[in-house]
Amino acid sequence: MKLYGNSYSTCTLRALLALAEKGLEAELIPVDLAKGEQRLPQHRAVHPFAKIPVLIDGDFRLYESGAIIRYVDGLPSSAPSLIPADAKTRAVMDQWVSVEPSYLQPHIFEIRKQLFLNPMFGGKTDPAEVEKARESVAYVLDVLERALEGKHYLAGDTFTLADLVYVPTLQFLVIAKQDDLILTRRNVAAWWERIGTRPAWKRIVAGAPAR
Ligand SMILES: N[C@@H](CCC(=O)N[C@@H](CS)C(=O)NCC(=O)O)C(=O)O
Repeated sequence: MKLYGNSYSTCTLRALLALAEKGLEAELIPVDLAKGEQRLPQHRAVHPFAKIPVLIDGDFRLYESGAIIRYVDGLPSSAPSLIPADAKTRAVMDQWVSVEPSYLQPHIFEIRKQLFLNPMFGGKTDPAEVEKARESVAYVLDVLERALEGKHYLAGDTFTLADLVYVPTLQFLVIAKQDDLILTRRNVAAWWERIGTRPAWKRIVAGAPAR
């Protein structure tokens, strides 16, 4: 398998983490977003919306990280499924998988833009924008805090795709030294300790191949 993407892209990291959790691997074909490589005709040929990631499995091509992680979960593997069999639990998983890019990721991307991308490309950090984004992240984490009361994972007792999709974005808060947002919430902090220390993720963070 091949995965077009980049290890600094949270969407790519979701796919890499799903592969790692299942004990599978794909060759990472780097697409440099800073250079605009995602908009080149050769990339549009694999992703018509000029984004990453894209998974290639033989003659099968798939984009959208949400679809990729579900596909990867269904591949033959000795690892347990990350998708619950029960319809209601699976629907709850889907709800949380959808919450992450809809309500959390845009604000985390704003923090990234303000603290990293603006200074990197000659711009300035706007502290008011950082504060606004932090407040929005705090709101989402408060929702998660309540949802995690009495639970180990978002969809119940086991780690599922619902939890997996939060790992790369929450890691970014750690990198950006904004993890007070995580650590000041008891349930979120305990959940992050559980999901952020899984061997598959630790291997990715350490730069080891996703296996
Ligand atoms: N819904 C898509 C979002 C894909 C996406 O926005 N990818 C980002 C990287 S995380 C990207 O390619 N950005 C480049 C751009 O917008 O030009 C998915 O989950 O795969």
